[in-house]
Amino acid sequence: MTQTSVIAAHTRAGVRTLTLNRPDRLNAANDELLLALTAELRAADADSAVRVVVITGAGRGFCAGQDLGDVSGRGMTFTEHLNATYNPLIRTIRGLGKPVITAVNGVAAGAGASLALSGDIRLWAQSASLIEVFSNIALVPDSGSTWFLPRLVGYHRAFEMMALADRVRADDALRLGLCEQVFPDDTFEQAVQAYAERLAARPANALKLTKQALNAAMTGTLDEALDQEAALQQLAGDHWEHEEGVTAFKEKRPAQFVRDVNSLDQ
Ligand code: LHQ
Repeated sequence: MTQTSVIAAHTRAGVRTLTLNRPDRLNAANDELLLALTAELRAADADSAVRVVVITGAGRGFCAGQDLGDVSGRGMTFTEHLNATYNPLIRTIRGLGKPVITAVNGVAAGAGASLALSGDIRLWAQSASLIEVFSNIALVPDSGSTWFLPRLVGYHRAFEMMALADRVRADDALRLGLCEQVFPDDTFEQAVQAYAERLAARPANALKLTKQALNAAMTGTLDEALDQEAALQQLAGDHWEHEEGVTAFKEKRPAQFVRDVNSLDQ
């Protein structure tokens, strides 16, 4: 377990869990938290013992967005602040070569909602909720919300959520596609760990390339996606994981994609 004042972190069974740790502020983000989280994510990407990253929150909140009582970013313009803190964080999550699970344990508001949406897999506790709260303080959605949300719910519902700042609860979030699974509050942590371990047993190289292909396809044409798939399939097909998958199929046994927890790159 490592611990900065704002992020608690531990690795178990190939799963690196990063916990936003400002519970008395519902894990509202200050610059220290944003920079520390980004640094932890980059370190996890470089650590071959880590196969999956989980981002969650301590206490009853996931992340209440920008800490409105912390003016540390205010020596900068809003644009400079976003470019120095939130945007590198979201880009790091989307570019990470490993699956990122956002484990939304409680309220996710403002940039915290964007963070909740930015994971490759979004797991929610039953009492979690999401609020595109920006318009309450007369700001525009940032940290990727304008990109993520309309792709999930369509333009009109996204605009309604952003304009009215209504709270979306877990059952509606599941129905709308804002999360993949909802788990009971009292077993949330264990359920997230079990889900993450299941993901960690999948072929890491293939998932890395799949994430790359899907990310590119989200903004490209079908022609570009077909070209990209053909190129990435070569990388996947040349990797030992592919041979293991095919051999396991022929031998009628489960594939073993974790060779050595300390080395993903062999
Ligand atoms: C907070 C916060 C918070 C500080 C709860 N800050 N203390 C990017 C770049 C540059 C500038 C601006 O913005 C951005 C992006 C953004 O994220 S803008 C959006 C900023 N976030 C908000 O406006 C959310 C403000 N919070 C709320 O609306 C509510 O707290 C929510 C709906 C999240 C939760 O409501 P409740 O469950 O009723 O909790 P609460 O309001 O009682 O909050 C608990 C404590 O947490 C409380 O402190 P206290 O000392 O009274 O117990 C709050 O003041 C504190 N807190 N959010 N963002």
